[in-house]
Amino acid sequence: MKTNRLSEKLTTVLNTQVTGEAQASQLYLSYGAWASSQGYTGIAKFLFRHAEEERNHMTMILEYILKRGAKVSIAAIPAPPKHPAGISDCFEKIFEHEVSNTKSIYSVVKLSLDEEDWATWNFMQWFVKEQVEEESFAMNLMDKIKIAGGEKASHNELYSLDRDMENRHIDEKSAIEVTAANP
Ligand code: OFO
Repeated sequence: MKTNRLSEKLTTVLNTQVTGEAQASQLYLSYGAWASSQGYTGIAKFLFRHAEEERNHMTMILEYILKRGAKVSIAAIPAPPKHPAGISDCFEKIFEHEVSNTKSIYSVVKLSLDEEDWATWNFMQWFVKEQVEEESFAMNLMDKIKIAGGEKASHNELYSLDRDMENRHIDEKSAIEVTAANP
């Protein structure tokens, strides 16, 4: 008896999204390591925390595929992009990444709508909402660096931005607690 409740196409795009979230995690890890090596420990902590959040997104999708009786295929993760040119570039790249991830999420939603797979459509709504938060946090990062003076920001301004990001790490503790079981 066939128990697989996902179409082949949806299985493929969901597995691609699993890889995409893992790739996002690598990107944040890589940028976090870069920020730390530049002395931005607050920003690094924030980025490392976000890397974990992306892993949680990956696990949520993986568990959903399994729950629907379909097959998970774990693929290789492309290498993260090269180090950013500076903090401003780092935040811009993060925003670009999140916009691209939103597009990828939307394509899964569109396919589930076309196939009238309401379970998957419903499952994906959490990610649609989450992407609003992700894009908003990335925009917020760009605003912060703009206010600090962009590429011309002084050491003092970058220092207080870094401290601020460290506190943000503590304030947003709940985001890291997002898991497949507790979205
Ligand atoms: Fe998983 O949301 Fe960012 O990429």
